[in-house]
Amino acid sequence: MKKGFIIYFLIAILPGYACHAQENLPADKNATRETVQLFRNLKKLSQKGYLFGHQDDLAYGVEWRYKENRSDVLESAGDYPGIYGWDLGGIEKGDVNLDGVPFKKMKQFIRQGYERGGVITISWHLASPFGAPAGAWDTTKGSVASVNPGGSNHVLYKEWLDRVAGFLSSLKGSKGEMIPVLFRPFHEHTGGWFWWGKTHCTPFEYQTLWRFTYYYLTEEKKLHNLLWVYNTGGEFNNAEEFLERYPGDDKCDALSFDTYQYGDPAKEDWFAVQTKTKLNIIGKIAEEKNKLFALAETGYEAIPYPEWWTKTLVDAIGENKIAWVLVWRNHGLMADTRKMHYYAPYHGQVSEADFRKFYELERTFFEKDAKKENLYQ
Ligand code: BMA
Repeated sequence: MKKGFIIYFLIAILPGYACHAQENLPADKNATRETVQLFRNLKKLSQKGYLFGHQDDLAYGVEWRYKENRSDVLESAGDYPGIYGWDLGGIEKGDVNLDGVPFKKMKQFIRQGYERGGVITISWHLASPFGAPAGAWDTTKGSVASVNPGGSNHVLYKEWLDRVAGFLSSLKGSKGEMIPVLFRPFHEHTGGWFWWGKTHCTPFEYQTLWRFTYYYLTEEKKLHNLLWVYNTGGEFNNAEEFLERYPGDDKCDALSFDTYQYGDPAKEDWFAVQTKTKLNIIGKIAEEKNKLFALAETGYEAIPYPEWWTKTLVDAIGENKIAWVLVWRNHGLMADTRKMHYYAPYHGQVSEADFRKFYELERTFFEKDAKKENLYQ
């Protein structure tokens, strides 16, 4: 208990103000060479354009699962994504993630994307610490306090982090180097749908959760291949609101938010207008703090508007110098709702032609363009 309290004091109450970002370095002063270079190169890249990303891209798509080298993005745009999103939800207890992707396969896919010159980002829809069946979507108040140092689930949480660390430390390139990861834990925290959301914990509790996680993975577990991505939902209207739960410049490398298209973009432009406005807010903060910034999750479910890519998404990003934009997963038909759930086109999908136009734009970087940038050197 005493040791727990001292750690708690050091990591949570005394914020560090080391400003590595000012020297163009990531928050972790022991970050590996490839990780430092990725941070710097993404900043350079963002002056010219942004990586296009897709969640679970190599694992499955609309009407296929686990087929060597397949990718809906490849089959529609003619190239793999420049950034690959994966999710560790489920690693707390098992070998398969919450959407059915075995971690063994995920590791191989991560390596394939990295070896081809792509970038990896990882989120974590982790279980409820109280074991509630809703998992990440359980909203029991006090969950965050319970996993923080001194809390009733703190030991359990450390066991989960050990499993996360086991996975992240096993990601290695062909020369044995650690594969850098843009790690985006406790995402969309300005909403109320996850147990770490705004309505279920105080800003201080959230910051403590982040700072402890950072401390445990970088210091105790010695993971130096992570760039830390702070991520909100769209529930902010100014810098102050965006930064309300920010854990500090010494614990973050990138600023981002998630937002999805609803309704009919041919008739209403709220998505493009609001996304651009919010990216403007984040972009200014990122510039001041010398951090990366991104549209970490977006998309239009089943993309019924054929010109969504060049008409809506391009407009939504505007002149903002984001480093990446990522669309969510191509599950296909959902068994429960009987609805199609996918965010990137597949071959034959109505927005395919427009997606190719999007691919051809100077500012969009898919995998071939990413490779030319030599992002790890
Ligand atoms: C949501 C949906 C869910 C999925 C979750 C985590 O947006 O795609 O089906 O389980 O993300 O990936």
